[in-house]
Amino acid sequence: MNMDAAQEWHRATLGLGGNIGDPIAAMAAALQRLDARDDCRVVAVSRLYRTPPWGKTDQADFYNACAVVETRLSPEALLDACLEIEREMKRVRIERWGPRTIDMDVLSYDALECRTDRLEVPHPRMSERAFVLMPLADIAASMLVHGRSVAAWLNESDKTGITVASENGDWWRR
Ligand code: A4P
Ligand code: MG
Repeated sequence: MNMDAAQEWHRATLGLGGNIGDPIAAMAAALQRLDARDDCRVVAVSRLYRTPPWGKTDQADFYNACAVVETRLSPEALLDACLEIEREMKRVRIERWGPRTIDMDVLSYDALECRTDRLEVPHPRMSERAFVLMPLADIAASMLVHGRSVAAWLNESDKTGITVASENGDWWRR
């Protein structure tokens, strides 16, 4: 008998970031929680990057990282899983682009391009943000986003002030 399409494994990429409390611990806990689900497995994690705030600039530097996950969840269910983890991490939602303990965005899902009220994939601002593209290039440099590779988008982005903050992608494992 055929398996339900929803039960096949899909490959998604996630962007993580935070700038209050202990963002590295929060991002590590978030990835561990996702990996603990039987419908998600974290298969690659970038190095950590320390990044100047983008958008609203009068706030603390962020830490950012990206992950490749394999998942049986639909795109919207994966978003819900991320939002649930964000809530559990007690994210303070006060202002758009403002300080946060953790933010988890769905960057890509297979080669899907979609836009609904709740979810836009690829993430609408990822191709212009070095704080997403630099970590993503660690683990998915050749992935295409709107027809161009992550490496090509990165080449054109403004990387000012971004520094590598971990030796490798093992920082999230305890
Ligand atoms: N949503 C739609 N598409 C997506 C998607 N692909 N991934 C919807 C995640 N969410 C998606 O998100 C609002 C709604 O967007 C979600 O409920 C979902 O239905 P939010 O996280 O509550 O809002 P937000 O994060 O405050 O706003 P926004 O525009 O998503 O902000 P960003 O783009 O996440 O940026 N500077 C540095 N250096 N590093 C950072 O990580 N992050 C931000 C936040 C600003 N500046 C930063 C960083
Ligand atoms: Mg967001």
